[in-house]
Amino acid sequence: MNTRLSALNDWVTEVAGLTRPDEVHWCSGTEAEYRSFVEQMLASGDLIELNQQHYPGCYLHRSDPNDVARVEHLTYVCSATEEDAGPNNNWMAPGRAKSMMRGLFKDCMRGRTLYVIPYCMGPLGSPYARYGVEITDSTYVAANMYLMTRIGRGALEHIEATGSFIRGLHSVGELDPERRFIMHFPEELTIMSYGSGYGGNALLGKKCHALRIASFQARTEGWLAEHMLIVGVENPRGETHYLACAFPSACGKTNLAMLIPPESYKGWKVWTLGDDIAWMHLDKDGRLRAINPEAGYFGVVPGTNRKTNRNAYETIGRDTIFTNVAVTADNDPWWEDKDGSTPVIDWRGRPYEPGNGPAAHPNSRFTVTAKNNPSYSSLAEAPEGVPISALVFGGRRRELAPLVFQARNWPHGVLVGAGVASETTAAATGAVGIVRRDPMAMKPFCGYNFADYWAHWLSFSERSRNLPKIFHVNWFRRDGAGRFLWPGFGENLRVLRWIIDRCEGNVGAEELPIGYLPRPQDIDLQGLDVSAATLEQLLAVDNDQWREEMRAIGEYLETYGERLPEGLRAEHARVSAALGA
Ligand code: GTP
Ligand code: SPV
Ligand code: MN
Repeated sequence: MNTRLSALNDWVTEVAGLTRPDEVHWCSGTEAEYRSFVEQMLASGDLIELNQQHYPGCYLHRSDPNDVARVEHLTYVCSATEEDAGPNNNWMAPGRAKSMMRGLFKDCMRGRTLYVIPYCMGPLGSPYARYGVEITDSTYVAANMYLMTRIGRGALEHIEATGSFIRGLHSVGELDPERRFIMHFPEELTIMSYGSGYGGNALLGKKCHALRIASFQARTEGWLAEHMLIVGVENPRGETHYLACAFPSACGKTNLAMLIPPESYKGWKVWTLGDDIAWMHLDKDGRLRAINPEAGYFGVVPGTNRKTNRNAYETIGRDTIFTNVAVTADNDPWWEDKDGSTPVIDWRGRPYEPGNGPAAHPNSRFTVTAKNNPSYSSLAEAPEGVPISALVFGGRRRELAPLVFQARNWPHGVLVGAGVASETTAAATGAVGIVRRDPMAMKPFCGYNFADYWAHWLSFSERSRNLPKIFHVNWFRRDGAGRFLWPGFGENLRVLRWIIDRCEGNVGAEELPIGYLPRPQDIDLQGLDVSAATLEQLLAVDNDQWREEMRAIGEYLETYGERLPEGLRAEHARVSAALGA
């Protein structure tokens, strides 16, 4: 009995009866407790100590080689009806799913410790914060939850005061990909995850709660739970604009959120509020305000270096758990494009052989508290969040999508978001580099029917005249030889600057059927080795290709049938007609 809340005690007792752990541990959330998790994992071999002179407080975890990414084909939204989950989700009847999961969970914690982790998503006590309890039999998950969320006493007190919390039950099980399921029961505010220890499958506060369950709650309650970074851009006059940007997994959110301004941008500062998830509410003035429900980063390691992302590089120099990176002769963590050093042991613990593929897994990750970030915003924990000037959608497109364009208005912006497509990445199992529709970067994360989700998005323009402007960016356009046309990373600030100037009405644009595009002179290239011809290629819009794209988007939207909102269909027809289709 560790809480006065009987609903929570009863649930823990019931789960312990089903799973039969040797011990039950209620997490206090103290640093000493985190230390004890680390010591325990060092003893069991779940963690390996890295070079403590070079990387103080840093450890390496090697996962099961079959458990390195999210498993979208094994992730289900078990709403009462299949239509409520929508064609965008896998669905199973809740009764069947629960009995199947109970079968898997039966006796699965024998010989293990059951951790009860009360957690808070969002600044403790914020009117927008939400609470949950994760039960897990993984010390690694408990340690990661400590870094990624606000766990322990404070969260438990809020849960006790309100009596309500999301229930998340997790076990690593046998780590057998054939016995692995991530189940969501949105109407019951319940998550059940079995058979994986990997981030998005196992840290239930993140994708499962803060996106799938929260998006479902947000719809009924009139707010938005989105797969978006939140960044503040401060100009030399000290004025700050906040942007929330939705890019699919491994498409540049963490990097944009921690951007270092180019040399020539004297006096500009960039502040990180969040790198993966934004919860946004309309305030009394009709502005959209965002909080980051998370307290840490679970970020892609490969590609992180002093040049691409100095803030991230410094952030992960201490007190970080690395998962599935390689190791150097000095026992430092190693990954592709880190620096000049060389790996000696690969992510699976084998002597490094180039013939075995990358030394670090392409989806190797760091877990670290947001407080380590040199660009952590002073408003990152503001209970009321920050006002958003612009929403930005994006994807990884080797062709078609220009560097940046602006939607004409809110309904057009919703169409732009709904039409997002992107090349798949190593963040989920399956083929990499295949273009697929990923509306609002939420394909794997929306906890209900996309048609209803788009209707919800559209409804905001009836509730406010003060909404953010909507944009689309593509950092990943390539030339004929397959090279990126745009240098990306810090240089992306040049594009954010145009976006902010558009919000302020300070810069012109060319109006095309797909939206407003910068004229070449509107993008500042000072100090940048990008030729006028390259910029022209980056901003090129091919009408034939776009007619075909709009046709494909229309076909995709129609797969949602009668539930597709008329407003979106009308917007699609308008843009198609403007393109001459
Ligand atoms: P999730 O954590 O999976 O949601 O990913 P994310 O959206 O935060 O992506 P992240 O910033 O970690 O970047 C993923 C990969 O894209 C890394 O290998 C980066 O180096 C690369 N990347 C990020 N930004 C850019 C960019 O502007 N240009 C190019 N070419 N690559 C980039
Ligand atoms: C993503 O895949 O979008 C991530 C990593 O942010 S995970 O938490 O595993 O989902
Ligand atoms: Mn993500």
